[in-house]
Amino acid sequence: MTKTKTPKPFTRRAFIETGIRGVTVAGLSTTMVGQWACHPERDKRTFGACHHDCPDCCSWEVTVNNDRVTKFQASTSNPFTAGKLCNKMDQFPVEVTYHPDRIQTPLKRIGPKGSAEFTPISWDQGIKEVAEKLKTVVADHGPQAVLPFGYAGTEGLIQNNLMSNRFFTQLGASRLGRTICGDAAASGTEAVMGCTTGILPEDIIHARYIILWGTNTARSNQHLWPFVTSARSAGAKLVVIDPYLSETAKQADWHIRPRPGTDVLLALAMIKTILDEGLQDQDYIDSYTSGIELLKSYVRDFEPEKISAGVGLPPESIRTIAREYANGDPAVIRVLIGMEHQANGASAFQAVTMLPAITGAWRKHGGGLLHYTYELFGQALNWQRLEFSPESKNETREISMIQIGQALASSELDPSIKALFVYNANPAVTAPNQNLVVQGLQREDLFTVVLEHFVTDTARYADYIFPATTQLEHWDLMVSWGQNYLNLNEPAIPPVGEAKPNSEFFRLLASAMGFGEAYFQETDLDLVKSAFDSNHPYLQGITFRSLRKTGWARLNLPDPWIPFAQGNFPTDSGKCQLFPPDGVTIPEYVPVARGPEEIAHFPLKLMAIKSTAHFLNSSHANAERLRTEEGAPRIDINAADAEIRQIQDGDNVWIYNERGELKLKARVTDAVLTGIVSIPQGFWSMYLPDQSSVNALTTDRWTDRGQGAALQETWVEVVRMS
Ligand SMILES: Nc1nc2c(c(=O)[nH]1)N[C@H]1C(S)=C(S)[C@@H](COP(=O)(O)OP(=O)(O)OC[C@H]3O[C@@H](n4cnc5c(=O)[nH]c(N)nc54)[C@H](O)[C@@H]3O)O[C@H]1N2
Ligand SMILES: Nc1nc2c(c(=O)[nH]1)N[C@H]1C(S)=C(S)[C@@H](COP(=O)(O)OP(=O)(O)OC[C@H]3O[C@@H](n4cnc5c(=O)[nH]c(N)nc54)[C@H](O)[C@@H]3O)O[C@H]1N2
Ligand code: SF4
Ligand SMILES: [Mo]
Repeated sequence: MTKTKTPKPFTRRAFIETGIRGVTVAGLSTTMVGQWACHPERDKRTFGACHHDCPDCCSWEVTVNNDRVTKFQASTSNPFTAGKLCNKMDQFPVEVTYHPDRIQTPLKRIGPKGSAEFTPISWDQGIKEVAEKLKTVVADHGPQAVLPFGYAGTEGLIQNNLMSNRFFTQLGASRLGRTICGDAAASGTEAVMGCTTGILPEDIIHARYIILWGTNTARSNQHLWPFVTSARSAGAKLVVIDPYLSETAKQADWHIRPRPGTDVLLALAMIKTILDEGLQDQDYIDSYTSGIELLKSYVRDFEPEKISAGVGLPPESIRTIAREYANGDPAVIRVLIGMEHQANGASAFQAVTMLPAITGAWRKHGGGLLHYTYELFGQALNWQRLEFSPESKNETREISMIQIGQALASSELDPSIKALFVYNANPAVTAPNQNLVVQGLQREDLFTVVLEHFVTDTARYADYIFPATTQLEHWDLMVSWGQNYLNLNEPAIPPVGEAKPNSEFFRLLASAMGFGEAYFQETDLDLVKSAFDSNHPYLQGITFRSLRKTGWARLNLPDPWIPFAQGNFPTDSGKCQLFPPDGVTIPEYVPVARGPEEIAHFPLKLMAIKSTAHFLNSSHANAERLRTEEGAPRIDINAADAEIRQIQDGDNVWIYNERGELKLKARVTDAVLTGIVSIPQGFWSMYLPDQSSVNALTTDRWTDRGQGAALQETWVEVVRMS
């Protein structure tokens, strides 16, 4: 069994302290505690789960009295959540739902764009005016001049993009290419396995050789960490492959530090070593894979000696990791997103995904690759019903969210974007090439509507802001990309102020636009229930009614889950593809060409990574407690690079490139290798002295495949400020 932490019981003292913190931090009323104490019989308990774009999708329980949350705690019964929410979410009611800065009514802009000067208006007025403007935009420029920009601020099936998708499809608006996270990774993995689902996260306890490859588990996937720890207690070795000394890397038995973006070379050299030294599982290869001969000849060029300089690792280390991995019994590789934000991101995932097939690691429980889990929910639920959207009346175009700055600023797009609807996203912080994004948002002729909880860096540019409900106030069904528990999210309290779910905003707007179709009438509850209309065995025994009683349920998966012990890969041939059937999409390392001037001007590679301990992307970066605990962002620079620039720890430095600039304090550290600097992602520009954050520097170029964001293909110079 697993050795997850036993949760502490919720004591009266802890409860009172929660109340006190509420009063001082965010104005949770004292009467809330009093009411709870006086009328315990009126307490109502509901179940829910975290909405964040986080692999853990934690289950929680909310106690409510007189429509106020009195207790908010992690599920103690769900073995993956194991009684613990992360530090970002454990005070969610006070730091988000009841926060005094929360937007409580629709707002209309009264100052210049970006001034964040708004006046409250009614929903009726807001919807009417937005509909009128939208009709004008469509009449003058066509529906493709309208662009939705929604991402994964909530991952709930209903509030993520369901009604909005119906609405914009009906309208014929431009489509958003939603590929900033995970698509390049998925395209690499799918090219080999035909899917992205490998082993189940909890089964990592059975592994005895664990490679966390480009993932910061201890921070970004905290609920997997106890399972890794259990495996280590049972003797597993933990290897972390990451150029950065992450929180996870600090705890590894072996931290391997390739140059950023060179993992494809490392993986191919490992494959070559394994094949040269006869460490492969030939029977597995012969039975369940295709393309081995082509792969063998392809990896001929990837001798460890040949790639050593590029990867920045001694050939012997490469051979050692290959040998140890091949002999792992069983060995598992955990990948998530980290490697994908590089120019050759998809190729890296493709090459790494071949390893468990070559060594036959798939044969044993806990061996293989651990990547996503969302496909399991896709199979289990009535996805088709949920994804239902009206037939598009017109063929429409796709605008990449990664290049939203270019799209907004472009004079060449025809029609140019005239109306932008932002929900579940904060692109002014999270999209690359930030100055271009902000320049676009500042356009006087761009009509911008934002659905939000707070006036974010993006929302401040809105013409209208509508108050969105939080996860405590709406229905949803939560699937996960990092584990295999389905959660029902039941509203615990009525909407705060005049907040409405995203779905309701789009229903109201559809009605104001004269869209009378029945699919705009379905309620959130109808939609949640309809997802259960499925006979799939994974859903056996799990119903809407059962989930109302338990909150969560483990998908009914075969036990033990050893998906590819006998092949059966969901590719066309049923085989694991060690060489792509098209002969073209091979895993390649193609460095981005840079001219001598560019190299001279911007010699340092920037890693703009989510290394903060207190934010979830840009969410919570406005919460005072978390912002204070996180402290100001710093740039990590290696001692050698600092020395030639006469930079000392704590100095103020100027970081710049062709896209933007930042002024931060330097941290001279071995967390980064020579030639690399790192700045954490997530901070809101409005809290930083220059009014811009790290994405002011990042590139908006795509990855090799999957149209992912090659964010880390960014080069800068750093100069000490006098
Ligand atoms: N606390 C916290 N948790 C989060 C998030 C958050 O913002 N904060 N965000 C959530 C989201 S949206 C996502 S997608 C996941 C992401 O979770 P992860 O996949 O863990 O991804 P990242 O944190 O982006 O990057 C992980 C590591 O990849 C490393 N890395 C960067 N480039 C390379 C490379 O070329 N090769 C190798 N080997 N490693 C490289 C980085 O240094 C970093 O330490 O986390 C989720 N969880
Ligand atoms: N430099 C750099 N940039 C990155 C990354 C990186 O590693 N480095 N990571 C990238 C990745 S992996 C990702 S996933 C993206 C994430 O980028 P975003 O999806 O923009 O993520 P957040 O910053 O969390 O913004 C989500 C917003 O949704 C809002 N929200 C939450 N729930 C609801 C709701 O129910 N309704 C409405 N209307 N709003 C809601 C929150 O208040 C928050 O402001 O960032 C990407 N950007
Ligand atoms: S952000 Fe992730 S770890 Fe934190 S509570 Fe939500 S799902 Fe759990
Ligand atoms: Mo992400």
